[in-house]
Amino acid sequence: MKVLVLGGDGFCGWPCAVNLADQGHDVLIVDNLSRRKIDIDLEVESLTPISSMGDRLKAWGETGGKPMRFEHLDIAQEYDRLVNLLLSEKPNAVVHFAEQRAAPYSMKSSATKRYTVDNNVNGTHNLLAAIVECGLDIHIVHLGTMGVYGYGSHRGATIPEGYLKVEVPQPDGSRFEEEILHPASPGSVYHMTKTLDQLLFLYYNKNDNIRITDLHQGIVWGTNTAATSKDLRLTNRFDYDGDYGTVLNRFLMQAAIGYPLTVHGTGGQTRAFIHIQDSVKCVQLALENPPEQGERVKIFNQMTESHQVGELAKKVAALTGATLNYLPNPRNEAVENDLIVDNRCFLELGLKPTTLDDGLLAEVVDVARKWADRCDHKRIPCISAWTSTQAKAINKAS
Ligand code: NAD
Ligand code: USQ
Repeated sequence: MKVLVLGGDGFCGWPCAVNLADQGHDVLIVDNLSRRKIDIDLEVESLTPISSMGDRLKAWGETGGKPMRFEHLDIAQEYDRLVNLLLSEKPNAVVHFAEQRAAPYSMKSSATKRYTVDNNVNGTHNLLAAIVECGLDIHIVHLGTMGVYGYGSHRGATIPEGYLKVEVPQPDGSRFEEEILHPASPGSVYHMTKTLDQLLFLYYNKNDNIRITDLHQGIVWGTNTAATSKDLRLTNRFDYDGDYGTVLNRFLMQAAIGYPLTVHGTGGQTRAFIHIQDSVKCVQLALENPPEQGERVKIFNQMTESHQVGELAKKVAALTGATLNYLPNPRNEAVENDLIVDNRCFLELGLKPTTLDDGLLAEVVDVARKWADRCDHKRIPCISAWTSTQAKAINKAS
């Protein structure tokens, strides 16, 4: 299959592209390298040293992998080039990772809020409009987020895979049943862009019959996959800073360098998780099982387990001897929430979940220890506050 991987230089996109090439697909990576530029602006680097795209592709070829190509293109800004690329490549599928994905970064300032909305919503819309303009039948596999459902109380209800069955009361007292998109309840500007993506997909699927799979992914942890471990130049990025580092990888890195684990609030927040190896496998399964022509947007919950943040910190502490530091929460989020998730679609397609076992956690700690001297401790605190109320609380504590 010919596949364009938009955002294929990023944390989830790079191992996904490598895996698809490893499976024999013809892969073209499209990326504007904006993530590398944001690192420069934030004065931080991936904990693991990452090679340039040129060196990554050369290394992949040298390991005997099926060659991949790269196009430097901004999907949110360079619409005509995107159309020409689709027309010349005529891919069977496009995997769309190319968005600004950090909630804290999206909440830093009006400039980062506006950038996140412009980049993410325009990028997704450009892709949809370009596919219609080209008149090609291209399956889009998009990386969305579990955060579209919101992290308030679901009152013990199981979160379905995208669609909620509702009963609509009629004036005569009768009721009819229908399935609607699960109500959106974003917790940051970044998460809000993913809820807007969902509406764009709903519309273009209905109006233009575009085949779309939207993957509502949980927090990805780990760093390398079997394929990216084949050569040091294939190493994946490892974000640990207060903006881009995600909770479990941050805790594992903090444990590795003897930094008290940064638990926000009481640690009662429950979130969904998935290991990077399973994330790449899920994308592959989604590509291999496209929706039929005329089928509504397929939505999969791409997660394998849920955990409370504070419980995760305790688990990492038990494994490594780390201490816990309960901090004022910079985010405006529920102190505690329940999270029961239906993820049957991927299990039925054959996913064998990699769960949080001590061996894999220890492997990430080892990676972090190896590169500990690259860590800039000043970049660890989360200083991006959701509102002035949170800003006051974190300033008082620091
Ligand atoms: P990332 O920031 O590491 O990668 C995103 C890539 O897209 C970067 O290489 C960036 O340069 C590129 N990009 C951004 N805007 C672009 C544009 N306009 N044109 C071309 N390229 C552009 O992020 P990631 O962690 O790999 O996440 C990828 C996707 O998966 C995102 O959409 C994110 O929302 C989703 N996701 C990630 C996680 C996670 O834990 N990392 C969890 C759930 C969902
Ligand atoms: N948290 C801490 N300590 C930290 C960092 C975070 O307690 O040092 C807490 C946060 O307050 C939050 C939870 O951990 O309650 C998760 O934070 P996160 O940064 O790990 O994850 P999030 O902001 O939700 O975003 C990440 C990815 C995003 C993806 C999302 C999936 O950056 O791209 O969409 O996970 S999900 O969480 O399922 O919405």
